[in-house]
Amino acid sequence: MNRAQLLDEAARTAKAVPQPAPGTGREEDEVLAAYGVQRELVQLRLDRGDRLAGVKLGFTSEGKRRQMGVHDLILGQVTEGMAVADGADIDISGFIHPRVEPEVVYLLGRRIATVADALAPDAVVAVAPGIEIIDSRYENFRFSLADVVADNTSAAGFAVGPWQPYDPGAWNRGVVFELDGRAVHVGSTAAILGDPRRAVVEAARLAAAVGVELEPGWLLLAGAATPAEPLVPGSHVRTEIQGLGSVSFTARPAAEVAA
Ligand code: OOG
Ligand code: MG
Repeated sequence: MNRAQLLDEAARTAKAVPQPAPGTGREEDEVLAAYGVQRELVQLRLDRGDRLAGVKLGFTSEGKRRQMGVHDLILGQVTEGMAVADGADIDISGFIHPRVEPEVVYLLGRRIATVADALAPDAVVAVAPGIEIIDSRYENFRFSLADVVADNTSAAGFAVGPWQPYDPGAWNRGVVFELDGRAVHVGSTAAILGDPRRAVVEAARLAAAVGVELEPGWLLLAGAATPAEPLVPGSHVRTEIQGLGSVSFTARPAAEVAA
């Protein structure tokens, strides 16, 4: 099995694989090769009938970079099969060691192939609060930058709240991330690349590495503004973004999943 097939099987069987031995090449070459693995990995999902829903950025905030010990931005791809409905009650027994984090989600209004497209007034047409489920396919959630790029940036699920018209002036909004009704992290959308609008420019730049052009109607998950938290059976997870509303879901208790 090649690397993409191994990672795909890890996700399908909910069994982590060992982190690969460190590469010997230059990191930038390894990361570029890893985007090729990601492309193959996502293609395996598409071959089973799933469809691309958009892209996500990772490590756009200092909080996340520090938590995971990495230093650079990464891009992953999200599919319709990963979507979790707002307010849903979900079975998490198919994940390995899922974590959740608050996201800002943008709705793209045009095809974006270049940085100029990313800066066009209709690049982003709406914005919503989101929650991402990440589930590294590597043991102990440990990886290098190239490893996590190959693993489609740990992408496993996402929930999107109500859409609001995009207001480029309102980039500094409070983010409250709650578990079981308690605020566990409080942050600001300004923690995402300083200004989350830069996310669109960075996404356009990195998407070229996996050979995709961003499409109108696609989502862009701009990256968590705070560190991630473990998602356990019974957890109720909620993100509220000031002025944008909230999104939530519940992980079904283990007893109900077994029943
Ligand atoms: C990689 C995914 C990072 C974010 O929002 O920063 C990410 C990981 O932490 O496993 O999605
Ligand atoms: Mg994320």
